[in-house]
Amino acid sequence: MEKYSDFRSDTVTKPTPRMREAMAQAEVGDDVLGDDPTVKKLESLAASLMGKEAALYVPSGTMGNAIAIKVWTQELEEIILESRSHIYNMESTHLSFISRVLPRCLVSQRGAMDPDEVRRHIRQASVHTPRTSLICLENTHNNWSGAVVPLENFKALRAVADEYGLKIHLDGARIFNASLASGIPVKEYAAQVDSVMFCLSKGLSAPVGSMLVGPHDFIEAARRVRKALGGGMRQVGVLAAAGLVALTEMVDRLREDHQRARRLAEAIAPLPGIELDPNNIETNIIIFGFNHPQLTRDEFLVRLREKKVLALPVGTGIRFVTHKDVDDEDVDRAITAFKELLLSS
Ligand code: TLP
Repeated sequence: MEKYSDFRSDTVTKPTPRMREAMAQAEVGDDVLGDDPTVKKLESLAASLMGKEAALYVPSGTMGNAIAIKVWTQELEEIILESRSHIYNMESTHLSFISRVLPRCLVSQRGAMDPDEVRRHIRQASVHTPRTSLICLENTHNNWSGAVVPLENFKALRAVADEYGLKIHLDGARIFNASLASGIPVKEYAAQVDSVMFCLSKGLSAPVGSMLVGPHDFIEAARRVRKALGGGMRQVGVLAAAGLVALTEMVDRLREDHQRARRLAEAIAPLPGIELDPNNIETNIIIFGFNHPQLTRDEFLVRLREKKVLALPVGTGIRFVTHKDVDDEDVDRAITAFKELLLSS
């Protein structure tokens, strides 16, 4: 059977042969009892890469963000986040369902919230109002087409947070993509925030898992919340072993994904119906508007599928994501399919 060129997400990446070998050979123990040496190794590597005191291995990025917000906040509080953020839009209500805090969403410039606008929305507790306790950032910013949020913006928001005694959590699901695209080490972004969640299971290709990093006491509290959410896993070194390969061998390869995304964006941008500025494609995510005289967005996605090219609808647009398991031939196939469908309709 001919394979599909699957651009739906970098979450579709399969583990590498080196990961499968490492998984087979992993030394394991009961991680809930603190006995798994492979998990410990992964957690100490994650903490040191980000320049933080400690780390916790969690089953998913969503759980990592949910735990961080639960630990940093209390009921009767409000958190500030960006209006297109993954936490607000794509994580199935854990803000209200688990943390019971109020979200205050602010618009941004490609993911970078205006520090003055943030300052204006910070609230002190009163009989009428919640206290603002946390700011959440995202880098790269998924729904802003993988935009890299500038370090300068992090620094400005840190200054505001310090002025009012707020914490900052970073959804760094794709922080290594941000670092490679900007040339700024991940530690420098991490230094501006109190906690970071980053994913092993996206472009880095591990089958499962994300890391939460921060101060010792935060991670100790996070470990308790993880257990309460049912995320304590036993001989999970078999999965952590793949995470170690992800962090030690798979980071630099993300550059290829950025190059392919840019090539794809440049080739499709001039075609009829495509609303896209290829100069906005900084990393591995291409989100574009679709407005064609003969084809609806959904018809176009179906026709692409018939040509063995998969993409996802997002909002009223379409998302293509490049990753380890799409190569130059897949990109060529997608470009050919776009031309056949859009120039002939
Ligand atoms: N994003 C997924 C989907 O949920 C949309 C994807 O295909 O891009 N933060 C960011 C910025 C993310 O993009 C994602 C996953 C998460 C957190 C959640 O990670 P998981 O899927 O491990 O819970």
